Amino acid sequence: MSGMRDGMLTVYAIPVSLYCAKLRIVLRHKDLDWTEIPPPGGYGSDEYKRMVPAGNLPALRNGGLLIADSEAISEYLEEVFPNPPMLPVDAGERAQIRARSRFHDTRLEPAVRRLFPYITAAPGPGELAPMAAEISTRLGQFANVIRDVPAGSDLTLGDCGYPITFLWIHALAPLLDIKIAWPDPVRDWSDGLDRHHAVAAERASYGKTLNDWLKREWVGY
Ligand SMILES: N[C@@H](CCC(=O)N[C@@H](CS)C(=O)NCC(=O)O)C(=O)O
Repeated sequence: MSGMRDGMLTVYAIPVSLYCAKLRIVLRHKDLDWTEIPPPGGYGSDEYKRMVPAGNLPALRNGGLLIADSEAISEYLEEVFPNPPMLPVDAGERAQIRARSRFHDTRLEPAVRRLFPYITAAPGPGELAPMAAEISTRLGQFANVIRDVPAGSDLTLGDCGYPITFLWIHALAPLLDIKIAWPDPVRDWSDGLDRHHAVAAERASYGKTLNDWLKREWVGY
């Protein structure tokens, strides 16, 4: 399939971006070479918005093609570099995997992202408890999403957002002093992901980036 490749894959990313890490798991699993560079003009710049109108990261350039959104990029990579496959053959099963990915992008991760402002500013009394409860609710729902998925299954496009968002939850819970309920099936499924080199490698390198970033940004209160 390399004939479908126009040029070097370039990823616009910043190190701490969660969706860039999600994309790197796909790139690593497909054993692709890529170059990672910061968005031209910087994160949120007009220069970058001339390329990607909303200014979101990651974006991928392949020759003359530019695609933004981790989901669209991952599906493109799956089509152009189909081995190893990260979507099943059956259309119904593919739809289930896509739904699993959307659950991450539209349900779990936005609930975690709501905590980000409190890394640099103290919350009001009791302000974080409903946010922590929402994350626990989403993790409980996710246990049902994966109820028929054996831990240690083949890695799919539907899985790649979770390991990094889980790292964020584990890092923020003690810092913000919030309690998160982790269903055992979610823990087991998450541990099973580490049998994939792409996940273990990204978790190791991103975990270090995240901890260094939190050391710099965390205001302490
Ligand atoms: N659904 C998008 C979300 C990407 C996203 O939110 N990226 C963050 C960085 S982790 C960002 O660019 N935020 C700024 C913005 O969206 O304007 C994707 O999957 O790529």
